[in-house]
Amino acid sequence: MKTFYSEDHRLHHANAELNDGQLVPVFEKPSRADMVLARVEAVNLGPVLPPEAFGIAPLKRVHAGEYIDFLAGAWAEWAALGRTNDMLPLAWPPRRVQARCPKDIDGKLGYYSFDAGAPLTATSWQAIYAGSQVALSAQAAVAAGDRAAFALCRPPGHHAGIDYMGGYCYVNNAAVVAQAFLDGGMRKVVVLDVDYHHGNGTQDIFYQRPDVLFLSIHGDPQTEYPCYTGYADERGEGAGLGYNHNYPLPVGSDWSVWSQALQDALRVAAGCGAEAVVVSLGVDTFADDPISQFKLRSDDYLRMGEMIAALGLPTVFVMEGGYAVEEIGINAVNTLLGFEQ
Ligand code: SP5
Ligand code: ZN
Repeated sequence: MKTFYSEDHRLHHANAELNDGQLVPVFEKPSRADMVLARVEAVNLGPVLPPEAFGIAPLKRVHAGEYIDFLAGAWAEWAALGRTNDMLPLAWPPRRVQARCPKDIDGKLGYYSFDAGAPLTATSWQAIYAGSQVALSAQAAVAAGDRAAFALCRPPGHHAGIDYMGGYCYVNNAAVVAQAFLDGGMRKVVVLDVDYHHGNGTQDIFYQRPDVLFLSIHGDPQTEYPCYTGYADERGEGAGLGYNHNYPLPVGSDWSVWSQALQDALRVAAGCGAEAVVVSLGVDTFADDPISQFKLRSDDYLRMGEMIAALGLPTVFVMEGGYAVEEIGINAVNTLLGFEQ
């Protein structure tokens, strides 16, 4: 299978994030993509290709235009104030507050985010944009007839909602891919999110729509980030009712538990008449992940890929989380190798 990749991911490398009450070096760092690329090459997965140019319009099909414009122009506003450190939000509108977007950049940062987990640097937008073009290039390859393609995106995307960033995510690459399939003429697409964390952004984007079935397997929100979404009773709304399926699993879940949720998700996917699958491929389900608490082993990703392949649908894999940097390449690429078996 083809891998799409851009060196521009390096342009997003923030300094610090909050963890256990302290600013610590970011977990979501450039070496993650380097390790995945090295593994793609080591196992000869297939050609590694640069992205083609699709522009910004496909991003605005799933995100609010004003939000994308904010991302693209945020650093300029920050720098104009003489600020040089990474941008981080520090205030959010709580319940009962009518959220109006202020002029102040600190206010805007809170308005367009749900946590302080998505820092912006001087060059982050270039990386974010390049990542979206990587995703669209993988989609185009599959739309043109490839059985599957791998979008080696960085930064990840599944926490980014219609008009907010958070959790290392800015543009929801998987949602952009799903929408691109629909805009290309498909009538139904599945997004299968196997990242440790609930794909709250993808859920937000498609919650009221029946044309994208969203399936997510993740740590139980009662104890795990992103804390407020991912419950099993979030089933979609209006025309989208029944097209959102969450599988919250307890801390410590291993393959025997995790694979049962996947089995059920795949049963739902197989019955919905979808014409393509987008996999939000996070490998932070790995036992040694530093910020997550499932117990998958490297070989389990081979089985995961094999099970997804059994759907028999055109598939785009979009890289999401995974912070055990030494093993991220093995685990992500094992999923792809399992798929190709
Ligand atoms: C794309 C993706 O995987 N985003 C994940 C963002 C997680 N952000 C906060 C996680 C907080 C977990 N706290 C763990 C404490 C370990 N010392
Ligand atoms: Zn994650």
